[in-house]
Amino acid sequence: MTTNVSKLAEIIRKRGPIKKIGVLGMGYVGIPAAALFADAPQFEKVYGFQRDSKSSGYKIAMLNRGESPLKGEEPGLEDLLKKVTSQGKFSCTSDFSKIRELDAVTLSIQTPFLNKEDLLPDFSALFEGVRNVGRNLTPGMLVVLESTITPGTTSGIACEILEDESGLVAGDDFALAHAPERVMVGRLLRNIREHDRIVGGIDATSTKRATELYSPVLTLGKVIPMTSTAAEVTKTAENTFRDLQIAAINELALYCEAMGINVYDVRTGIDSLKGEGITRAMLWPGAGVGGHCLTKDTYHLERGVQMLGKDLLDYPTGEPSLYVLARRINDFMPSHMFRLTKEALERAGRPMKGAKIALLGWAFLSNSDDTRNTPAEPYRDLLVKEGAVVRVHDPFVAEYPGVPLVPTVDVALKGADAVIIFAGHHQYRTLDAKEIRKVSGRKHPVIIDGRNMVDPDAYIREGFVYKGIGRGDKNEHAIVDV
Ligand code: SAJ
Repeated sequence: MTTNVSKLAEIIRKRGPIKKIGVLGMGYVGIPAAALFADAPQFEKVYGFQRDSKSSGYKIAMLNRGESPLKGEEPGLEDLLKKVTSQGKFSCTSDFSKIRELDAVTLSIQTPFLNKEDLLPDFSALFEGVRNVGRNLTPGMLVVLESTITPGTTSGIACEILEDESGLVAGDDFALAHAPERVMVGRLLRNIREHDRIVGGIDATSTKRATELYSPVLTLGKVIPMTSTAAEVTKTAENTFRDLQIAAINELALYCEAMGINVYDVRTGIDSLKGEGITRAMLWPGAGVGGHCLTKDTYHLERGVQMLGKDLLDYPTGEPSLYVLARRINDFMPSHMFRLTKEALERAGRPMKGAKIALLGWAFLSNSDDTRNTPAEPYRDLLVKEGAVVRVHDPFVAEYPGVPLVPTVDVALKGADAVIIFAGHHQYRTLDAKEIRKVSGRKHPVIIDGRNMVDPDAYIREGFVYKGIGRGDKNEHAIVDV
């Protein structure tokens, strides 16, 4: 890759303003992005590119009818799709040769893990998309990667594939950038319009052209320009830092349990420190961290510094990465929940083997049906391994491969030795201790609160054995005979 800004700038000048856009990957990121590009008056036409595969090909016809294939409520999305489809400004296709007609192409193709052990991302789908773009690349076109990727990917392997497939030179013949997505389920359109947009080109001309692409869809947000690698680090680090903040309060919760104090008193105390420039960013301790973002982005960042910063990184000798340690602490929380469960069952005189456990909350996030990388799974695995009988309930989740879910809380609670609150769904805040004890039929049922959802005393006075994350002040309470 060479960067002859004048040559690329000249080609782009001759091509004129961006008019026709392509979005590869009709998912949670690509669909709202394509709809918003199509709705911008500056742009004439947007193609959504979707492989006509067995699993996702159905989306093409749906989208061309102006219907959204996405699950869950997405305010404004369906109306917007109907509008831009009926205006002929948006259409979906599996014909990648149409890329030749376009001025700009974005790729929003997910990068899941190949497997959880070595945490190597599976870039195969993304790189297939990059190859499809490369085969249809024309001089002056802008290519933007939106997927979360390892720092160094845009100006590295992605650039190489585009150049190999097209015979063109990045920075000379075409513009290349990374503009990471910050969408969140339930507010896809709002996030794209209102969040600031990190736009990182492999050179200044690419950054400028990518800024021209994204500015029209921003309402409250503004473009924050930088290099492509800085943009990749920004995206992975913003989630790494969130994971770090959660690990910090999780570690404090473990300390408070060991010291016999209430972590929520301490959190309130620390959080009371206010004033100019003062922040402690106290998040919430819990049963674990799941989801598609925080569980992987730290490893993207680590891989990036290992590749780009190889032999250049100055770091305390022999010390693990603070960020990876944070991941380990968060991934430890399900084991801690298991230990609390085991200890409480022992106090209630019940062996783990054969114990009936009501596991409430399978989704990785409260009041969500999203089960990706749920921390409830490793917790359940530990219980099953020790011979416990686990009944899982989640008001938002109907099924999960290999895990039977029961239809109601009562079915889960019937004859239960222990009730585990794993996700902070609203429904679990109103559980009644007396009612649960009756349905469980146990003299001293166990309750483990993984999300600070219940009042410990309400359960203790009903004869429960209570344990809660961070509740060192209650976890060794006297057992009440009712
Ligand atoms: N969690 C805690 N304690 C907390 C916050 C979260 O244990 O204080 C746990 C949750 O239970 C969940 C996991 O962490 O298991 C992740 O929760 P999350 O609120 O971070 O939700 P995500 O994974 O959907 O994160 C997304 C990210 N958005 C994007 O990548 C575009 C993240 O950058 C956002 O900060 C986050 O949403 C958000 O703030 O909603």
